[in-house]
Amino acid sequence: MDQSLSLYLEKHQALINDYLEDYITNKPILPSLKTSMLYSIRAGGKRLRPILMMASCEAFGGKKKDVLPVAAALEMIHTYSLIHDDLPAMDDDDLRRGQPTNHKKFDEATAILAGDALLTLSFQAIMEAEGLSDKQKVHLVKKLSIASGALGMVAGQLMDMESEGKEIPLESLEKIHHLKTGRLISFALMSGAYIGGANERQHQSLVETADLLGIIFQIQDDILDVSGNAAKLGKPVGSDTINNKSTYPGILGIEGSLKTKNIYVNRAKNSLRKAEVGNTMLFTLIDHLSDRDH
Ligand code: GRG
Repeated sequence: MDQSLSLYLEKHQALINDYLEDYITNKPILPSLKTSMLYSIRAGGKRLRPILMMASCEAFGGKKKDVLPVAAALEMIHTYSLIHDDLPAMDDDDLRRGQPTNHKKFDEATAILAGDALLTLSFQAIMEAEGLSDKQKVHLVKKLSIASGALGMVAGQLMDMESEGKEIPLESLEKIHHLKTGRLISFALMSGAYIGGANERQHQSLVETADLLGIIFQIQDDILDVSGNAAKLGKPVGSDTINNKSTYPGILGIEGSLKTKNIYVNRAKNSLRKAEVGNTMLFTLIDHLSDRDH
């Protein structure tokens, strides 16, 4: 990886990690609950969504400190979704990021409650953000609840579970991923732009970039499950096949998936250019999301 990109990622990971650590540690949360929440928060996620949000905010002239509470809120929701996704009733996984999953480390009930607590704390974090107006907070809470709830990620998760073991067309697969993974990634980009001060026209162009980014992320996730490195991924490869999941390589083959991903990367960059943001880090991050190895 290019050294300036790895420095950028490290610096921004540290910012979000410090914010999350301080925010959760300083809340008077029941110790057993806090321990379980912090266990998953500290488990070494890449923080891609917060980094995208900060980069998007800066691309439109905003300051990253203004988005940190919202970036932390998004990462809390992402973390809750992974804790619940690993539960026996869902994917039933023992390992996440190379470490025991939350319910394996603690127990199922604690893991469910740690997820619930992270979900609700995320909205509290936005409402307590200094540097955002009440109008901005209301807008962001509305958009985040749409992205993560019954109209977004939760719906995508159920559609994904219902499609297990079935052959589904590419359009259905894209719909599932658009909801399950894409909505949070899109929120990262759009909320960063909103806080950064993007105008209506820039906002419209960015919608396409944001939607494509979710699909690019997912195609690479599916490719990594076929040809990735288990040690880097922190989980065994091939779990999609074992779990009878529909995937891009399953429908398009590896070559077809790579080709489709490149088409989407070019389209995402074109719509980003239309948003007239100049030579921002966002272009590099699109390539990084597309080429990441874990
Ligand atoms: C339980 C309501 C509910 C939703 C779960 C996102 C999700 C929905 C489940 C995760 C299943 C999964 C592995 C999806 C593939 C895409 C994805 C979200 C990968 C993990 O995201 P990364 O790579 O994770 O950003 P890190 O570990 O870096 O935080």
